[in-house]
Amino acid sequence: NPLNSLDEWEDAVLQRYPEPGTIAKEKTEAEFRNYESPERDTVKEFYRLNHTYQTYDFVQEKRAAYLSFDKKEMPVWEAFDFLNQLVDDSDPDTDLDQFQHLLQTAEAIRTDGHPDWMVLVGLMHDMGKVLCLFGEPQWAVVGDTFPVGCAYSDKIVYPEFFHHNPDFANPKFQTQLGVYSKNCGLRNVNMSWGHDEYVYQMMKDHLPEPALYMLRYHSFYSWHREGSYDYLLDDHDREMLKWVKLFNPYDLYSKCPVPPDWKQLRPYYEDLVAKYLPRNLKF
Ligand code: INS
Repeated sequence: NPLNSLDEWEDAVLQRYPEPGTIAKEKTEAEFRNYESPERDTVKEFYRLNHTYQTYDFVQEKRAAYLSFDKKEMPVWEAFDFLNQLVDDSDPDTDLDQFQHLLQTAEAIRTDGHPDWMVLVGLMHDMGKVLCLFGEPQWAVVGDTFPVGCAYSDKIVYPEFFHHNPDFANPKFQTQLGVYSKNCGLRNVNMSWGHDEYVYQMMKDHLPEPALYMLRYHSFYSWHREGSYDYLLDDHDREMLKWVKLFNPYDLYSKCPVPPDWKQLRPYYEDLVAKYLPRNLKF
């Protein structure tokens, strides 16, 4: 079982946090995630919609609609083709297509010698964006995520847009804990609906726990980057945070404009996918 090698890898891997600046090629690290004057003019409008419409009830509705995975079945490679029709409006840093971003992330992880399941996380982490192709608007799929049903952190990008969210006017959702109990653990917290939760649920029987945290929380920047929401975490979340942080620079700073050479990489990735995932994925 490939998952058994996890213990062996753990120490070795965690010593290898990338040196700042080694991954960023075209931009300096500080130039990524610029929301003040984003290079792409879709970004601010994206967050206006996202923060206005992602309510607690909306999240329940989408969980019920999508987490039964009864919409479609297709081989992973076909799903990448499907995904590639999308340009992410929320992302200030990339104009590359989705598959190229996924390959760049995976390749940066592989170059640094991390375990193969983490390379697979790189390859799969945005697969949940296929939700857009089932007719979901981008504000319900991409962008940073945040807990719903409790007060918003002011460390979330464009927090001012939450004033338009109906939950903002509902006192039961606006205390620090809202509908949750103290230190209940992130697994008991509903995040704004999007590609992270969806891909996590899609992959949860196939990858080790650290990989699942990377998938499920990679867009939860106000937690993994800003340290907000400590009162919702349990010890397991705190333990897993290092893995989410390990993954982040590969996702963020590998966004450089030079596309990887797929022809040459293909045999490696075909074997990797076959090692961990079933022939067809369910959506
Ligand atoms: C990006 C993009 C990513 C997501 C990030 C977000 O705009 O949508 O897929 O992980 O959190 O900032």
